[in-house]
Amino acid sequence: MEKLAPAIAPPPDIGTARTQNRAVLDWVQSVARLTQPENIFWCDGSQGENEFLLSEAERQGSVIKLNQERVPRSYLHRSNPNDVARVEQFTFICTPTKEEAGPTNNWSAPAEMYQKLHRLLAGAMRGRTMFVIPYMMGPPDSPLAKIGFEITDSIYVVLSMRIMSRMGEGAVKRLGESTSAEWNRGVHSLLDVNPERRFICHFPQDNAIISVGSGYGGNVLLSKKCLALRIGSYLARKQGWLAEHMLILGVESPEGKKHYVAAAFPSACGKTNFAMLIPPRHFAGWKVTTVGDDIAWMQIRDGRLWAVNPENGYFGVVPGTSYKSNPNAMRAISHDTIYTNVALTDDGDAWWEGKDGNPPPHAIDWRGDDWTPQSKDKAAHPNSRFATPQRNNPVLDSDFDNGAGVPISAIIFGGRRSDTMPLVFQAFDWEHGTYIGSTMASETTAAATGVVGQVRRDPMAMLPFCGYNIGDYFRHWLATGKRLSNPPLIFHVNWFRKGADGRFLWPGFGENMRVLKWIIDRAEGHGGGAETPIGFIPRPEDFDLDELGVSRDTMRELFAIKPEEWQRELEGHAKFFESLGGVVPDELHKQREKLADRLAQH
Ligand code: GTP
Ligand code: SPV
Ligand code: MN
Repeated sequence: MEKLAPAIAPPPDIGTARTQNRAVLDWVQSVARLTQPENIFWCDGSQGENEFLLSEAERQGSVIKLNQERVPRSYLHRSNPNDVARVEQFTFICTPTKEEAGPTNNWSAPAEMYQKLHRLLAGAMRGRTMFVIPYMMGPPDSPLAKIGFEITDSIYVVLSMRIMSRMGEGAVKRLGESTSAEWNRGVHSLLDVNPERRFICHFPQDNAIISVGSGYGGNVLLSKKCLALRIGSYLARKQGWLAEHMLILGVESPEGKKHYVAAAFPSACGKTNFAMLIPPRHFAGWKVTTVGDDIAWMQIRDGRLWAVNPENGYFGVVPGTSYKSNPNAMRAISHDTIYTNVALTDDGDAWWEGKDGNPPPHAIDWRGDDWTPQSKDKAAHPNSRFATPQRNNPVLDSDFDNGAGVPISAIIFGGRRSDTMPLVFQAFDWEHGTYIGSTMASETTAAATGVVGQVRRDPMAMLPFCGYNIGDYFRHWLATGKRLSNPPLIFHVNWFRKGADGRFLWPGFGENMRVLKWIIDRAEGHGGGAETPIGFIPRPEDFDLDELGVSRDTMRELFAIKPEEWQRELEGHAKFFESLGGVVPDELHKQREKLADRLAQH
């Protein structure tokens, strides 16, 4: 578990990479005055610094070095058992008015929240080292690239940020010495890792984030959900671009024709797996490559949407990852990886439920207790994660670092739905697609604390990540469509429909290539489809089933549009819009009425 570690004493040449930017220096001094650290460590992101910090973290017990023959340069971290996932109930958007945060966010007035947080932070770093992490989000030559500084008292955060962001010197250089430059101020302190003093707070108007009381990834790697999505979405609307919870993948045909696709699935619903998909044997010559696995920043150019991945690494779900389900991820995490909350085998390897081979006869579980296959608890936490550099990915797209971004041919929404939602359908147009995104739903997962398996509406997979009023977010989507002369087609997929026996109907993973292929065919304008009340679906002759081993009956079930399920779905949409209290744009209400009419006539 995250030890409330004492200050570290770096050798003279490490921890001294100060910026000359006055605004940053002043801010760091003011945070130091408040939190009273023993010393300040300025990170430069270098190899030497990383090695020093890894050895310190190991000495302090905040990471365990894994078997270096099995997983070279890789480590295990155990977070506090009370601190294993994002905490949506303690996540706040602090804007001058409650309306700006909107009906889907927890809100607090900035002054009040600053006061509360400053009380918690007063003296919080006494006896500890305060790390200052400069980082950049986005490829360096992207016009969307953003600079952030994260102050933290967790060495695990420093080690992880070096993987997840472009950390160090480059960010400092890019910011330069201008005191008026735009940069994000992030402050994180573990405090005493007490859930009662755990708050993840965003101040969009100040471009500031304060996170206290947690040591878990999504709450403390401020580059990710906090900056790239919550603050990012706020800036995106102001500046006319999109910050989305989407993977970005490239798909290339045997003839060398390439398309890029972005897909929004809620947390733990398959983004990383889809982004690293290996086409089945039947698709010889097709290649899928990863631009990003979690976040897309997209801007309009020449009437199209162009996407970059702001991140530099993957913070992915470990359980279920295997050479069978995701060989590319397995290769990526086989070295230079930080594992969080997986089990430790007796020979020093990482283990988790769903890994290839037999379970080990004995292991230490994610809490640090003895575990055997007879134990009733899981060895790895269901939300255990890997942090691995994107350069470890064997199918990293050649344009991952291209600041111009990649042109998006299709946008895919999707969720975890055991019923109602067919394997794939296509929206009639952008506005209908926006409606599909705005009403999408998914069963909750272990990625956030709370009940798992409950269907909830999660518009565009952004419910926990939209940093402003969701009604304005929908309006921003509608307005963006109007600015696109060559908009991506919009689809909805569901890998998780279940049969009467409670089992998944669709094999998923690599076989999702078949769905992707239909999507690409549609984008190229030669794929067939049948019009239904909910959108276009592939006809049997449009959808490649060779070498699949899924029966025609099962395929019919996967594509069934059942009137009673869709009546319930429609009511769900209406109830959701109602719950938003009048912020939903008229266009989307009209879309719902049109869907109701089409279903009634069907
Ligand atoms: P976050 O990192 O939380 O945003 O998650 P994610 O959306 O990247 O999800 P990820 O790809 O890590 O998958 C989450 C879980 O869904 C894992 O347990 C996967 O094994 C499982 N999963 C992913 N793709 C499929 C699929 O096509 N079919 C089925 N049945 N399960 C899948
Ligand atoms: C998610 O929950 O969507 C994640 C993991 O990608 S976290 O970094 O915790 O947000
Ligand atoms: Mn995610």
